Amino acid sequence: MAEQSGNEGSPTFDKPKVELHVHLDGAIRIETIMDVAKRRGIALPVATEAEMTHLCILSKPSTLTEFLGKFSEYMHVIAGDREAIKRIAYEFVETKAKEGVAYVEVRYSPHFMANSNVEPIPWEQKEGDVTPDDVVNFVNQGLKEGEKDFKIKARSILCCMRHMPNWSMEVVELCKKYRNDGVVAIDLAGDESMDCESYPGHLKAYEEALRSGVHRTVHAGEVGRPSVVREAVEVLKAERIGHGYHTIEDQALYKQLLEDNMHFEMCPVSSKLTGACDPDFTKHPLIRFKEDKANYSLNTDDPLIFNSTLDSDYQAAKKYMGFTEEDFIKLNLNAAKSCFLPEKEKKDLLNQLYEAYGLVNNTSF
Ligand code: PRH
Ligand code: ZN
Repeated sequence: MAEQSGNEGSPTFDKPKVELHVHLDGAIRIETIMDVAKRRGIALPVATEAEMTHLCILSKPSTLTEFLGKFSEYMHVIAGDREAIKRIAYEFVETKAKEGVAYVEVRYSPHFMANSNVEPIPWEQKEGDVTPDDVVNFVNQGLKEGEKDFKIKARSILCCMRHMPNWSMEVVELCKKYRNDGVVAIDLAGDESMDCESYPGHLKAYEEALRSGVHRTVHAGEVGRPSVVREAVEVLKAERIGHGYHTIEDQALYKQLLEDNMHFEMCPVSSKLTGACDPDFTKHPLIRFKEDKANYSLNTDDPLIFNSTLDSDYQAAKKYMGFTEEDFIKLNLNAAKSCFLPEKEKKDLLNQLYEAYGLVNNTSF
């Protein structure tokens, strides 16, 4: 997939960007996985970086289920290890700075990286002493050091997992505990073909998020039906939708969400490789969202597994969906306006973008 590597030449949109939908555990460097495995004495099924890459990536359109299975190729290496968790967060910020990102909201499940106080212990790890709370601390340390060294802003979103409703109350409690320490919102990720109404754990967690003023986003309408999007908005009170491609199959809902200025976190490369959308980018729902002047952002989702960079998504939008420089400016301003920073910091971010885009005193955006 050479056209999507995004590593050669100058970036498609060479101005500061805002990324709102990217998973920390889907954005780890292969080199780091190999390194940590060696240090911890964890045997991998392959010997070289190239082979490990081959094992972890999706190189052709697949399914969400197969995609989610990829995490088990490497998560046992990182989970439960303080140094590794901090390192992936730090390196993540470095990568985003190199990609020209000014502000990023990175998400992860604290439970998926823990090996203590978590039931069941994920990735077939032995019990250890890293709790979900510790995970948030280590990620915070890595993000903060990264912010200092690479001069960009990074905040985090904590994920509930669709198949683990028992974890969700603790996720919202962690969001509350660390709200002044880098955590800006709650998310619900994983396999959306599971009906979340039958999982009161998520609902209770989102009610508590609403009650206590924790921002809310939900993966919905990625591979699932528009009804999952409706439920995210009406029941879980989501302020943003992760993906949401299938919203357009329910015209009334789509129209309503356009009117409400709902923000959609779009991930084109991801949507092709998970089978969420037609692999032909010229038929991508994002084109419709653009034509309708919807509020959306462009994001990588899981660049490790898609073997992509943020530029891959911008390239796809430019090459196959007719995106212009003006569209990129507009969507990044929308991303900044829809981010989960407190108002004052949001304003500062917007001003930073207006300046970089040469739009100071220009009110048309
Ligand atoms: N859709 C649903 N779940 C996803 C996606 C995709 O956008 N990308 C990552 N994830 C899940 C993975 O299981 C990951 O371990 C978890 O979210 C937390 O980051
Ligand atoms: Zn996602």
